Amino acid sequence: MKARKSPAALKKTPKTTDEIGAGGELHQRVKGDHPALTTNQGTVVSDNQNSLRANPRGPTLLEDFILREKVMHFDHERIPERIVHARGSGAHGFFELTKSLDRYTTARVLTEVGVKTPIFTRISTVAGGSGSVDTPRDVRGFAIKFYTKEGNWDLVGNDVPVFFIQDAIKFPDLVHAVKMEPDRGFPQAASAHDNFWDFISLTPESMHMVMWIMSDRTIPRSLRMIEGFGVHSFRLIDAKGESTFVKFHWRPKLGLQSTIWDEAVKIAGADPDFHRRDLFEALSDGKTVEWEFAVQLFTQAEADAFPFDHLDATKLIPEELVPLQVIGRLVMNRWPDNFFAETEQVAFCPSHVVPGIDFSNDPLLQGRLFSYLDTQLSRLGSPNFHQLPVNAPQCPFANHQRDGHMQMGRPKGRVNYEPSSLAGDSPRESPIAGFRSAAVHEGGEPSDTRGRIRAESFADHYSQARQFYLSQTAHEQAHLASALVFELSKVEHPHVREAIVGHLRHIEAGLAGRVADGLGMATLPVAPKAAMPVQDLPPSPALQIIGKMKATLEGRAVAILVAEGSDGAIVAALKKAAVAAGAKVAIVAPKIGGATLADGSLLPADGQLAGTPSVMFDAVAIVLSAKAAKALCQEAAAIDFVRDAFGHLKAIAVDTGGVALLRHAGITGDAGVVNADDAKGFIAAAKLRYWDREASLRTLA
Ligand code: HDE
Repeated sequence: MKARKSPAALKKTPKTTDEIGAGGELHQRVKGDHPALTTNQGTVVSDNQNSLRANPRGPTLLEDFILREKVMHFDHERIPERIVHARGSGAHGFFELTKSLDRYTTARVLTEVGVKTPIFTRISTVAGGSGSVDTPRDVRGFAIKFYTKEGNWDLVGNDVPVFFIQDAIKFPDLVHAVKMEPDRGFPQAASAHDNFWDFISLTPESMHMVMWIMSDRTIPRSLRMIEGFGVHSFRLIDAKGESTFVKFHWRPKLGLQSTIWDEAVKIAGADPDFHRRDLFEALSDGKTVEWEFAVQLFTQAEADAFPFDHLDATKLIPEELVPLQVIGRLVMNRWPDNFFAETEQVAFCPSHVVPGIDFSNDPLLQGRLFSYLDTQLSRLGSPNFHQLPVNAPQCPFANHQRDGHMQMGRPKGRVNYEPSSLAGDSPRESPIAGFRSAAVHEGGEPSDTRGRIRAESFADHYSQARQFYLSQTAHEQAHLASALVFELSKVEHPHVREAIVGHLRHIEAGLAGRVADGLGMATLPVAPKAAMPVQDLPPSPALQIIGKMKATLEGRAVAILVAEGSDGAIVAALKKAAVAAGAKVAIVAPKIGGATLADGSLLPADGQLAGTPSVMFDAVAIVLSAKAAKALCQEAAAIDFVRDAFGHLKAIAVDTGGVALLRHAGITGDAGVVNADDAKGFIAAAKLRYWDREASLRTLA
């Protein structure tokens, strides 16, 4: 074989990419004002294509410090992913207070109306690894870092208001049970397996959370359409040191919306990054994403009268009992510049609070106060993780902590201790302005003794689960029951399936019957002994999703399927109307190059039919010539396109060609199938989902 020329010789006479190695000549062709490529020590690199060799076909030399530095850095690019919530998407933005809570707290972030506090938010799935898909059935983490004038406040919540367990000591067991099984290394990002349901079947306190995770809340349409909850009770502290309990809520401006299970499964294949892409594209398009921030405030006396213990994270406080007060808004407006530096390295800790905000005695929260700081050490590798730009407070901060791995600061002066008298400018404590814990008496009753005890007031595991189920619409109840049938059908051990159905008997007899029937059980399993009688709490419509969906195309996506010979006027009218209504519109065609319309013009496509299924949209229009429709009747992707849109209860607009495709796919039509000539009618239809259609399409439990 002919030896290649030396790099120096090639630089002088670049001829073919083969001769110079991939990239060399191409680089030179790129226009722009490029800075010189250097090593991490600033030495300018002359050749980034070829390593240093003893002769053109000889061994690589150890002397090549440029190669060694580059590969060493690459070899260490990964840090441990989060043990839970590994897959997440982050964004910058601000929080603006609209109503002061100065009656309750001294925290300036909650008292200074109109002030915009910078924030970084990360929304995540829980169970999957960092490379897992965006749409498994899973809770979404909803973590916000407020860079306030008084220090960082991290509100690290979820998109459902309750949790699986009452005590932090159970968290490692819960997470081990839901993650992939240790002997086989699967399933990834899925709770539908024996270990999870085995643990749950033996943990009655999880039953309320089971209702939430089996509802469509855990298969959201978009990260922009989920609620957020601080979950635990916190305290606000006023200037006198008096405290009021508070629960935090986020409510999406776009309303709540979920997918249905079949849709979520297909989206996972069509676009594993569905949620991340949706958020990225919305922010890149200059849109903002907004939530209302609301609080529930209550006193100790009010808490004592609740029919549950608010310190128990498996319970929520119904809005009907303590109304939500909207006090501000959260706006996401900027995707991070760099995913790793910001979204991956951001370190949230529930223990990061500011003066005026304090913790409750919720034993789950208390455990979290320890855990998050601890995990940052193994993930980020240094107690100086707070110095990373995404984690650093945006207010002055100073103390006598020093040194450690990756110390970036250069604290000046002689004094690094306190008390001291040698320096007039060393940081000192501030008794008045500094953080003070709520002055609450923790003595308990004289008979109370120290011990590993679960309070009796935490013993009601079924009443709120029952309230949740009975608060849902009939469609949502059917989805919840079907989700249980799906998950439990993946469980190999019959006794685990039976144990879960036993718990359901305490929640609602009809639900237990539906699930038992769906699992093919001949008789209803025995219900376990309940620690206390189940209460009949009033239904709370605020727990629904369908009731909180907004009839809007804002934040939604519409596809128009075209092919050779489509009617351009119809397509243009539909597109114009959908864009005006706030939708993102994509033209989908059999070929990515687009389609020549009936008038001879070329309509470019945004997506190719086989790679852009209808699961990626909220409504679709099918505009086809008779000839193209005939051809597409032989095309599985086209038939799936309309069948899935119909099966996922979406509006479909059709012209005569579209009707032919629908007929071929066996779709007869209903109120959600409208004429493509009528753009206005399509927009009205596209804002809704056709829940009644479902009964004719699939067997729900
Ligand atoms: Fe977490 N959780 N958690 N968690 N959690 C973590 O912290 C933990 C819990 C939540 O986007 C970890 O930095 C314990 C409830 C979110 O970076 C870890 C307990 C709620 C995120 C940890 C809980 C959450 C985490 C993993 C039981 C809702 C992602 C990496 C006492 C209110 C934050 C990390 C982000 C992350 C521990 C329970 C929400 C291991 C011990 C309840 C949103 O520290």
